[in-house]
Amino acid sequence: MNFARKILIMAIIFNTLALSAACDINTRNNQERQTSATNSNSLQHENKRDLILGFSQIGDESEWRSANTQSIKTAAKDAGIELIFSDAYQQQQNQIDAIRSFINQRVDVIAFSPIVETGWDEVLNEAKDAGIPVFITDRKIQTNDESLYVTCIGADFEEEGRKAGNWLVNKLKNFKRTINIFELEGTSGSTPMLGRKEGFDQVISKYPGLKIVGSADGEFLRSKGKEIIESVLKSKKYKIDVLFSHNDDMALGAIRAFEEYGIKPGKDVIIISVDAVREAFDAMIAGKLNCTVECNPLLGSQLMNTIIAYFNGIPIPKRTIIQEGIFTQENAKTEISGRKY
Ligand code: GYE
Repeated sequence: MNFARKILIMAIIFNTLALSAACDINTRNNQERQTSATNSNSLQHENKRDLILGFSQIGDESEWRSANTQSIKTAAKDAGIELIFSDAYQQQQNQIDAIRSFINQRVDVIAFSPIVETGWDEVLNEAKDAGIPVFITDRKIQTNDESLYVTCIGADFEEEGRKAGNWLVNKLKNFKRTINIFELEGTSGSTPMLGRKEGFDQVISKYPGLKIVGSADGEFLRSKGKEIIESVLKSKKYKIDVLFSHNDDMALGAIRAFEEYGIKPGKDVIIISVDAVREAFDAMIAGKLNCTVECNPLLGSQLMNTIIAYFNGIPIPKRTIIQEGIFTQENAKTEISGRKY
């Protein structure tokens, strides 16, 4: 055998050995991957304690939101669900990024409170492709594909707006002159903003003497509520007889602005808001806020129970509506001690 032939044979033997060693390693890796996948599957499904929930919260814009966040964190802990909590600081893109990161982390379930209604289909399709169920809470989304989420748990915001409108009509009784209403709106394009506006309009549009003279987006923020009312008062464009604020925080900011301009809130101007947080009760007792429509932020345990029911194969309704009341200066004192947020 000549030298060149010897080299060729040695090269063939070496390659064959190397190839079979590589095959061995691959088989081992595949087996390991399969075993760990089986382990994690059994971890996920044997016991509800092992559920991992990724929750994307809107931010911390109001007292309502703080109570909602607390409720979700406490309820997850009580249910033995591991919570990965993400704060979006009022940015939809941050919520989309958080949902993507939950998908990459392979959580068992995703829940979120959508800041606005539109723009979710793409990321929710990604969750669907990854086989991760999505639960919507508080606000709603607009989509043509209902299979993108399991259920939506929250309030009927239109009904809240109607309650505010009906309370006003009742309060004014047979008013003779035109009543100027200013509307402090919540985050533009969000379900509570759209619903509360629509519901309120449905009622007051039946009365030609009730006129919405102005409105502005206060983003549910106390600081914005104050700023907006300050600038209306400064401009002296019109007198405000009634303020309808889409949440208590903006109403509380507006109360400060009216007081700074020597206008008595609750007397010179009728103020109606939504949420019924503790500070709104203080303001009603002080005679500065006339009425607040309840919107319950304590949605945590209902969300966790629904998630657990889903993983136990129980059919879940597509929509769950929370029942709520209305509070006024007349009953604020007796009701405040029973308030949980
Ligand atoms: O009314 C407001 C909060 O989505 C119902 O968001 C919630 C609203 C609530 O910032 O205070």
